[in-house]
Amino acid sequence: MFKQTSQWEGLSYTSNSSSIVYEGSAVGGYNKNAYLLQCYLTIITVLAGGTGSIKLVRGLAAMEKDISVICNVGDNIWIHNLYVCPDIDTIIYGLANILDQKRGWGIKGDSFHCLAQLKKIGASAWFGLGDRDLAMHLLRTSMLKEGKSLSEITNFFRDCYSISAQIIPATDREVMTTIVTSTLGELHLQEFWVRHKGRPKVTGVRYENASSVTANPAALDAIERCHAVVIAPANPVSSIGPMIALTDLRKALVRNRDKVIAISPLIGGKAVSGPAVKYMKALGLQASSFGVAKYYHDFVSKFIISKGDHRMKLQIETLDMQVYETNITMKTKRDELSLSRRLLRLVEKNKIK
Ligand code: FO1
Repeated sequence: MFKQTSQWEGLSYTSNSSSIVYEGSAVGGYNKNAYLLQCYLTIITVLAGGTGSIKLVRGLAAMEKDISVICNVGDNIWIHNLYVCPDIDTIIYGLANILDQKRGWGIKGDSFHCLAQLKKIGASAWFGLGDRDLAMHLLRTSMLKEGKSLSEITNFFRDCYSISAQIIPATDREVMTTIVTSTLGELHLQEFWVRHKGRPKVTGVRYENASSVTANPAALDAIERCHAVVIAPANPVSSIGPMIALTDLRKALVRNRDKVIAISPLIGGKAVSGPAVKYMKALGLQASSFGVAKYYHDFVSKFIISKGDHRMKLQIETLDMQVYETNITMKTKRDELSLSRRLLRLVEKNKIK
């Protein structure tokens, strides 16, 4: 039995092999008594994308030491000869507690002097690289050029920030998400979303290289050996799509369907944030929790929806899924903890290992 004391947003907790007891003083509006909660220690693997995913990952990591996060790499981009991995960095910054939570990306309190200077001297400056954030991209790129893999580099940064969760790129190879538009042709996801502000009409989405590369063995292992795989409430097409397009990763999920739980990123046909609806429509999917469930049905057995989508419960159950209703919006830390706690209880109830 191990015992661990950790700190998260001023909230200290002690965990042992069967429960976690919060013992912090009131911080940021939390009631001290509300900290006294029980949750179960299990091994969770999360498939994560960008801004929506970190909220859940942060909540789970506050309660559970042994989690692995498999990160999307489809929106990685080479820019100014630097390799930027937005989803990996969002998870690292989020777990290191330095994420700019308002924007959902980059480092809080960062400045943009380098970017402003680039603009002044006529270089392209549409992608917001912060001065402190640049340190990550500079070091990552030189490590890549020395021959290190993206997994090794990610692990190095995880150690630098003393993060206990495993952070695993879905693959060490380059897989690029291309957005096909009717007016501007094919665009890198970041060009579509950041440079063109997500405005052009989308007619398709492609994951370049996905069918020819293998998944990271550590990601496959994390799927096989965990008690539960959680698909975060992320954009199904641009965040989860590039990962499930990897043949071996998808097969691992299908094989483990019984323990795969997904959380809908949509409520009432609207995404909590980002262009999920636009991408789903372009792929001919129904932009609703049912549409997401259908997209995931061959590898997900449990689906969590908002109480506001109650009317879809029976329809989703026809996909051979168990449906759970709860509050899935994570506006506050309390929401993050509450959804994570609900999830951990569900995992404990359905534990198959
Ligand atoms: N999103 C923006 O909307 N504008 C930006 O200028 C921008 C810069 C940026 C730099 C580093 C980084 O890690 C993420 C960044 N993002 C930016 C977020 C990113 O475009 C997407 O939100 C994610 O790729 C989606 O998961």
